[in-house]
Amino acid sequence: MSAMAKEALLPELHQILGEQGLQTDAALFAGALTDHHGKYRGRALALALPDSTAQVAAVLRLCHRHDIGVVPQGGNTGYCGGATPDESGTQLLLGLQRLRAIRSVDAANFSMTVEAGCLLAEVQQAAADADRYFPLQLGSAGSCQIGGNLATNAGGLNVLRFGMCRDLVLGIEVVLPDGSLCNALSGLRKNNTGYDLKSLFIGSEGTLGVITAATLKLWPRQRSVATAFVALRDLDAAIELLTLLRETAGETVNSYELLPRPAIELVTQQVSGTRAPLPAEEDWYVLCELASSAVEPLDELLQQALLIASETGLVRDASIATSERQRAEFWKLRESVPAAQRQFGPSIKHDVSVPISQLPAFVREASARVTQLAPQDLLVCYGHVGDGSLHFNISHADDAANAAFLAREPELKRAIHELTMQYDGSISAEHGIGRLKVDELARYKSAQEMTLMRAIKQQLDPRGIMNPGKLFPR
Ligand code: FAD
Ligand code: 2HG
Ligand code: ZN
Repeated sequence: MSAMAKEALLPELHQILGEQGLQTDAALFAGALTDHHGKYRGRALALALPDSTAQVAAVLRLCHRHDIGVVPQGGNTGYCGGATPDESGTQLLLGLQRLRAIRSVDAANFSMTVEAGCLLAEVQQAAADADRYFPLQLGSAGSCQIGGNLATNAGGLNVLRFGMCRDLVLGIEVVLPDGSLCNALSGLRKNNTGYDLKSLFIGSEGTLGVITAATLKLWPRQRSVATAFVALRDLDAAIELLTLLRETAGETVNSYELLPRPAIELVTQQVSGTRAPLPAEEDWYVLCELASSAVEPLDELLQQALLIASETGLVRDASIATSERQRAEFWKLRESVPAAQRQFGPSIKHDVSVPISQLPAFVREASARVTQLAPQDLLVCYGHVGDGSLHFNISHADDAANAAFLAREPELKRAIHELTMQYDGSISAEHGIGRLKVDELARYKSAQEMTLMRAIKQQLDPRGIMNPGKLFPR
């Protein structure tokens, strides 16, 4: 973009957004120009902060007319650089934080309509205030936005029971790249009137339009909960115990998170206020939680299941939380793994999934490859094993050799992703593609699927202004 075009554009943006809605001094929004991990640093024409859907539409109309790339940004907690503009300084960063209204809560319909910029924690709280439950839960709930959650089809800690974001949404409001509005907000659970357009925008990572609001499904408030921290015989026991729990506790199994001993040690060393609930004697642990909207003795149910599992040798030891404080401590340990890894040093992350039944074999084979390729480094393989989803991360703590470690990222990634595909898995279970995995997507997604995805992009965004360079190569 020429300096002249920029000179012409900024006053028009100013007219749409007013003083509060436009920042042009990059020093004032430096944090928004870098991704969560500091891997990508971009520049931007300005930061637009619309406070209504109408303002988002006016901004996109203007950008469409002038062929200006637009990068939507929610809480900027994403893992793939999707919310960071490129280095050209010609793209407009569009922050959604001022679209923050809870538009309505319909308790009898078990639904609520919220604006994209609401923090996930605010959405959860608004549901709780109406005696309802919104089940999406991520470690970043206090800083990510619901719009960003939908744009990435976020997963998190309760997918096993409630599904990913696509399963939690009834309707959506999106501003399309040309500034027109697609209002598909709806509180209906049954509505077979053509293509499911909302699902197209969920998980589109800002490449098809800007999500401005959504109608979310709610559930009855959870009244009973039982949480256990369990030491396992081995990794196979994790899958066997999950099956046993699902067979005995049925739909009440909310979460089932795998933690290896190195992850627990890392957290307790790096993050203050954390402690291991059990002695570090086994290689593998799970944190599992049952919950119900009825008042029922879930502790007893969990205890009985764990007793059977210990009699058959699956479980070596277990601790069931006896208070809300202890439950919070268990969860803090789990949710602190990303922070602990960050503090420890750089890491090479793989966000993969495989069929649950194949998970132990995959982990064994993938771990052997890491031992062979990076024997000095620390494997921290943990995550949402109840969904077959693993954060297969390799951490490094030798400052002097950080650059050499990171230089090996392509080689390690290739080894793990090739193996993942041999197991009919996915190279992005929950974090998406963004900028980080553009090449990996093109490599592993079938040619037909890529062609269809490109056709959809071309139809909705023929000028390619929405989040250029994300999902697809330029
Ligand atoms: P951003 O990072 O701001 O944006 C992400 C992408 O969405 C970008 O491509 C952006 O352009 C696009 N986007 C944002 N808002 C909009 C909008 N309104 N319209 C259109 N496009 C938009 N993720 C999981 O899936 N599961 C986890 O368990 C999990 N745990 C996490 C724990 C921690 C501690 C951290 C830091 C992150 C975690 N994440 C997890 C990753 C991250 O929090 C999620 O991807 C989250 O959904 C991103 O939301 P955000 O508002 O920060 O989006
Ligand atoms: C989690 O499950 C997040 O805690 C972060 O998805 C995963 O840091 C990671 O690799
Ligand atoms: Zn995760």
